[in-house]
Amino acid sequence: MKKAVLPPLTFPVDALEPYYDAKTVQLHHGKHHQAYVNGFNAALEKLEAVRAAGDFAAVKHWTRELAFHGGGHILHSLFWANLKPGGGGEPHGDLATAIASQFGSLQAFDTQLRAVTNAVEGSGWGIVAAGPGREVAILQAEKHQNQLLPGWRPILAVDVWEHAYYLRYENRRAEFVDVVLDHLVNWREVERRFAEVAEV
Ligand code: MN3
Repeated sequence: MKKAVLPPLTFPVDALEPYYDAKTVQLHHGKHHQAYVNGFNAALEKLEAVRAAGDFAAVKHWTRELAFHGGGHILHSLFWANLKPGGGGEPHGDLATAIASQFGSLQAFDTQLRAVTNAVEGSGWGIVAAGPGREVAILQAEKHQNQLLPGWRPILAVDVWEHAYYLRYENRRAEFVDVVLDHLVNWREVERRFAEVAEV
């Protein structure tokens, strides 16, 4: 595995104001996401070292660290790419067709996505994932790595760790989730990821 690098934001830190404040974006990207990049890279190094030393009992611990920090890095990278100034609206194209056929309507999907994301216990993510056969599922991840399904690829990730929203929204998680879906989500990027999955 290659070492991870913090991907730069594709917009200025204040570009998502007033919905997502610059201070939270700066801390969230520059400190929290960076910490997951660092943790992933440290776990990679440790894994290499314990394997070289023949200490295979230690592999379990460092594999867990790798999954936690690597999951954090990957989901945050998705999250930033999922956001844009002037976002919101609805999915279009093949993704919209797949959603409507499985969930009954885009409205029903939207209602479920908000409810499932708000209901994450503790720190985690609301996730839209694409699976084999162009299926779409709404999942939850606890922490960054628990409850995800092998073979199902996240195409939209909404961060509901408290660090994602507490400075601006305090305990009002649902308000943050509404703001992300109403004003910030970049459905064109989600559609692009869905198309990539479908081509496999
Ligand atoms: Mn976060």
